[in-house]
Amino acid sequence: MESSPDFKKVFSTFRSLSETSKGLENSKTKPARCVRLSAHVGFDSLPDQLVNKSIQNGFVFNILCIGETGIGKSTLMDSLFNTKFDSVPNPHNLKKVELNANSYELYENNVKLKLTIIETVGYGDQINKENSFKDLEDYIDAQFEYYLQEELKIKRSILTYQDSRIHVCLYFICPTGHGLKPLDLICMKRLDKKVNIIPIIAKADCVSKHDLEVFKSKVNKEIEVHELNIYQFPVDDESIANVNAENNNLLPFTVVGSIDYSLIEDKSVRCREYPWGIVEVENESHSDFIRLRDMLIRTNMEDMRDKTHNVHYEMFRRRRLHELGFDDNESAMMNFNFQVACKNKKAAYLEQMKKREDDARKSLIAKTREAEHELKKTEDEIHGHYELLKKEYTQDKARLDEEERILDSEIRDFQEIRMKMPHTSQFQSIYNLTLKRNKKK
Ligand SMILES: Nc1nc2c(ncn2[C@@H]2O[C@H](COP(=O)(O)OP(=O)(O)OP(=O)(O)O)[C@@H](O)[C@H]2O)c(=O)[nH]1
Ligand SMILES: [Mg+2]
Repeated sequence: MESSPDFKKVFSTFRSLSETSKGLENSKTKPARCVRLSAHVGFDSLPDQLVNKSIQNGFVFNILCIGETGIGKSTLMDSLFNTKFDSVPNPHNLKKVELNANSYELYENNVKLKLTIIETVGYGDQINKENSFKDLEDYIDAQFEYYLQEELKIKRSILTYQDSRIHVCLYFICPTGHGLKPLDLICMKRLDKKVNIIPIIAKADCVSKHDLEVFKSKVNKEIEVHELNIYQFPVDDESIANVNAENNNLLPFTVVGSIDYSLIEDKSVRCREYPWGIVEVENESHSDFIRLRDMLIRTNMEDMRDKTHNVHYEMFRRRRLHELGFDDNESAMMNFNFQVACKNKKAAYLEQMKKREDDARKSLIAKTREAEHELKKTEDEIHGHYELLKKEYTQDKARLDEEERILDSEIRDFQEIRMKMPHTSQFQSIYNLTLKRNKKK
């Protein structure tokens, strides 16, 4: 549950915000009037100042790569950024999905990019895949939480804060099979409101062109049927609207990655060599790699950062602040009293705990009664069985006693007759016969 330090942070932020807004209200004057300047003042340099500042600070971009072990995540990252990041192949036998995050600083014409690549380790390798996406969800939320905590600090340093929120999630789809796997569907569904998801069909060189087209249309159908909210390149900026719209129609991109180079027409190109030919990574007729790079890095990186902050983080922030007892209703917030809110929250928490305790007690009593009932039933059954056996035994014993009594009397009669009669062979055979018959009984 929420702790009181959370409240203190939120409260102090809210108080400073509401004080500022009160000040603004008091200073409400007439609407701004448009005036002419008689000479150049210099504020037209503001955009340049902004650019300089951004260049100085550098840019942050965090990529989450989700995909099965060995699907080509690390190779694609190396190919995208034309470098060799430190990556090692991961084992297939992990008990749970883990995340491996590595941060790098890249420079291109004085522009610094602080890049973090987070790769899944052991994704899809467990027999029970129930929790495969849970850790990913928690990781994304945890990065939002860190940012929120920074925002809520009295002395915050958002400008120098190393933002770890995920700006894009590349979801690697295996190109073989009959479309998306259940895990792909569930995972994308769970994450699509928390992060910008771009699905990509990896290792596109492993299947024929025709099979790839069929596979892609199946994937698209499933995305539509299951209403997966995958990232769409923005079409509101006229300068990039056409190219973005065209690429939106080509999703999911089919990509090939490689760390190998070959000389083709005296040019060293990134490619994969096969006995039957060469697949060039950056050749648009071989894969959509170039499209992915253009869309991800060159055209829409800022939009993804923007959407992460203004859409996904905003939703997270709203939910968390609601949990902390804040309200959008202004008049309610004007009368907001931290102590009262804290008291109410504590009371609600205690009530919830009491309810949980009561429920647990009731459930324990019910379970104990049920167990007692089962025990009694079993005991009755055993007792009934015992009585039945006892009865059968008594009856059998009585029957045998009776038979024994009859047999004894017959033997006695026989011996009496025998004593009276002389010994003959005929008599001997009758005697044997009678004994045999009695034995059978
Ligand atoms: N055919 C083909 N093979 C690829 C492609 N990309 C990577 N590979 C190969 O697949 C193997 C695994 O590649 P990685 O990039 O290490 O895969 P990964 O997803 O990072 O693997 P883990 O980190 O171990 O989960 C390597 O042998 C790569 O050469 C591709 O586009 N096509
Ligand atoms: Mg890897």
